[in-house]
Amino acid sequence: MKAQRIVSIVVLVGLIISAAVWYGINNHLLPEAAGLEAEAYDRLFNTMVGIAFGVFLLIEGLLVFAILVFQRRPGDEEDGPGIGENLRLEILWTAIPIVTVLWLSIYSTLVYNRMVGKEPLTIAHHHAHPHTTYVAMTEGEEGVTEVDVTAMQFAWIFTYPGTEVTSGELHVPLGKKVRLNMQAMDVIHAFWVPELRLKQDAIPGMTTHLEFTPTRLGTFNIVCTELCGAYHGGMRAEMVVDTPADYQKWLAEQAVAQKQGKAIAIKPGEEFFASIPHHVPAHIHHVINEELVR
Ligand SMILES: [Cu+2]
Repeated sequence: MKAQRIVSIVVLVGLIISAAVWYGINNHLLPEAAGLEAEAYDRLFNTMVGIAFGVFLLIEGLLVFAILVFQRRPGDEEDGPGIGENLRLEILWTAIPIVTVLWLSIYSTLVYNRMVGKEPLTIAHHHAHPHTTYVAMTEGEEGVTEVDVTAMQFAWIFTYPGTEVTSGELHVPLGKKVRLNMQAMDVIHAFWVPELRLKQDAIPGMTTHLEFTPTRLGTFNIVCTELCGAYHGGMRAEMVVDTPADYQKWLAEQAVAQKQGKAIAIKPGEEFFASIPHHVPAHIHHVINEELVR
């Protein structure tokens, strides 16, 4: 009888673990990836979803089991058995979550560090020796496309160092490493492209970084993912992944257009204005406009 019970518990636990692994691999909760770094993120995400699904099955299963098996029998007016503490069980159910959560937090930190590049967070105004940190980092690597990102209520502005190009649309070359240097003009915003899996805060008074390598051509949404004010929901822009040749062409066209004073950067601004309600105060439109033309 006892051996039979152990066998059924082992079988049940095996089934739960298999279901957890299966759901971890086949959950399809994330959009199709468009960046090299997404792979590490997806593995972390799927691991977490798998563990969560396993825990869900275990806890809900025990709950349903208890409801069905330990019902009051008709005519039974007795109290239930008095159950005291069980130290061994308590140690076990404290230790398992601690180990799991600690392991997941270390794993998450490793993935996060990989995404923000070598330097996670740099305080821009504290650069007493600018050559030691930030500059050294940018000069050391060949073929990294750098873009300065400015976040403000309620727009994203992208400038391309060394080209004088300013745009409301982020263009990046396929297969090349991109490094974003982000700043905020007013409040905290956050840069998010779901297909890249990346999220990074843009913080006033600080430069934050994000690195990625686009692996898929196309246009992707950039979403502000930090509640930043009344029109936070309209703070969107687009990221266009071009072939390296198209990217160079785009840069050249932008440079020419901006020299002639026809800032193409205005275009996404206009779309943005069309998308926000009429009652947005006019001065906000002006601020955004001036920033785009500047
Ligand atoms: Cu924002």
